[in-house]
Amino acid sequence: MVGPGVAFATAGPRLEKFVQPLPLPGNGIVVASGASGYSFTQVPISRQLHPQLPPTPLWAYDDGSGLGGQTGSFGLVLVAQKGTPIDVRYTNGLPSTYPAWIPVDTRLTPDGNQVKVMTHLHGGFVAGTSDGNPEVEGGGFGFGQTQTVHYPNQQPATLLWFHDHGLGTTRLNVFAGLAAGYLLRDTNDTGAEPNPIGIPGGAYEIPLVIQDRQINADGTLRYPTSTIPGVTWIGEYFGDVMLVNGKVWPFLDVEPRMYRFRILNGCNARILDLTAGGVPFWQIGAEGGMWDRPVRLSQLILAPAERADVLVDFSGLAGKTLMLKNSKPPAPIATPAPALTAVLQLRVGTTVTRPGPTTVPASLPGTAAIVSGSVARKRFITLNEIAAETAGWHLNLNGLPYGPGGEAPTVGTVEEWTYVNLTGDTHPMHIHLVTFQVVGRTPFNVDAYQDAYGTDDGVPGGHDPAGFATGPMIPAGPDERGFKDTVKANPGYFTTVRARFDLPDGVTAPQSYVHHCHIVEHEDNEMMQPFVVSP
Ligand SMILES: [Cu+2]
Repeated sequence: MVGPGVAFATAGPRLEKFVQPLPLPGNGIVVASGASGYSFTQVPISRQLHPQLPPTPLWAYDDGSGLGGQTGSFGLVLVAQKGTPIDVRYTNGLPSTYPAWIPVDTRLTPDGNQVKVMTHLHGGFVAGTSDGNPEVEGGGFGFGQTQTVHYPNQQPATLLWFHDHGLGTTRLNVFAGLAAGYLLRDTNDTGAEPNPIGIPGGAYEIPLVIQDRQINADGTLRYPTSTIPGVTWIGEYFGDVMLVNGKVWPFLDVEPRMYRFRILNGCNARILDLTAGGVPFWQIGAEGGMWDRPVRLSQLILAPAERADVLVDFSGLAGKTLMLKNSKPPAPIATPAPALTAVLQLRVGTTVTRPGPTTVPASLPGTAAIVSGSVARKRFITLNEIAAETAGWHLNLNGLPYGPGGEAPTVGTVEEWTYVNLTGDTHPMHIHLVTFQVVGRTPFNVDAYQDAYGTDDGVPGGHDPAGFATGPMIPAGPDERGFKDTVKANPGYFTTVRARFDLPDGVTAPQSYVHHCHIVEHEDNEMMQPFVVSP
């Protein structure tokens, strides 16, 4: 059988780089409108992702505007205010069955080839009933059905994102375009310039949503299928073109002054290692909001769903052209991704239209991630890969398929969760509801641990790996200074995070959520488990 890579050569690598501008909020990206509440409809649209390509069929969240302001495949951001709750309705206006360009593996879906969507606000501090939770919402929402959610916005200002979380189809629905930004503001982080923090704002604050894709010569997105008989699902989706804010390899004109970039790795499976031509990044926040002080970094390593809030100073670089580049991330991060270097061209102009902050603030109004209080419970959660490259290939947590049950932290208590990686690759583990402190990563003897506890379905949960450690714990990195909702669990290590399992005001236990790998191919093939915040 001819492999899909031979039969259908993609058009992407031949596309000319840096010939179209980066879409921005209000100029290529729709800023969602909704006075007393938001009503989105998931709809099919078509957009030209590169001047040398025909328009590409996509799926998108329509805020009622008709999305005339969306120019690429990533086209919407909702701006919310801390302390102001919002209600959102998501109505499925998609075809009732999947089109040919979206290859469903019906072994993994509740309803065969039917399109069932379910939206999750990633990083949202919400009730289980508003979380887009397969435990609560069952098989998802079919054509004409509406998911209604309440977002309390009781959490620190940060960049969240909402995306589809369909059971067994997250990888496909996100690939098709169902992802959007959710920017939470507060009285310090106003987004304007000047602001109380002394950081860039207005036109000098720029979201960068980075997603790799494959595109066919006819403009359709390409998602390869497995060459294993009976299997459609593939282990990871890696693109051969990079899209930023929904356009293939765009450029950005910047002025020779300081900028704030809000970076989201929106890839299905690719771990990014970003550099900007030797210009340092001053990271001021991550998934859980702003930190207590900036941290200078020469590279930004972001796994899928991780976010970095950074300041970059282009003053002194007038007239220069820089490239935001992606490299293979360093060990112990491990990923099978093929190389994809070019991301975004940065063209530094010679004139400053509006002078802004000239120095990076010494301190910030946020916090370092320190979860105080005694640890009520330690949980040991194993990451397993079973029968790789065979018809039974899947991944799991704790040796279990996705299903009812799972961990049951008591509301208001602090727990430490240790992800024990028994596979060969890095998995970005995402816990819904909470943000957490990364405590550290400890090298251990994987083989000995597996020999002691392994079964045909992997190692069950609950076995403390401490006795198998081969060295001291490596504390959280400088880029993990603040609260996070996604953590890289590297192979050969067990990774410990600490969180307080609070619920939003007025929400009472029990409430159900999930935690899972954010390589969405893994999430769709069993690397997900429920948990219940319990009374
Ligand atoms: Cu994974």
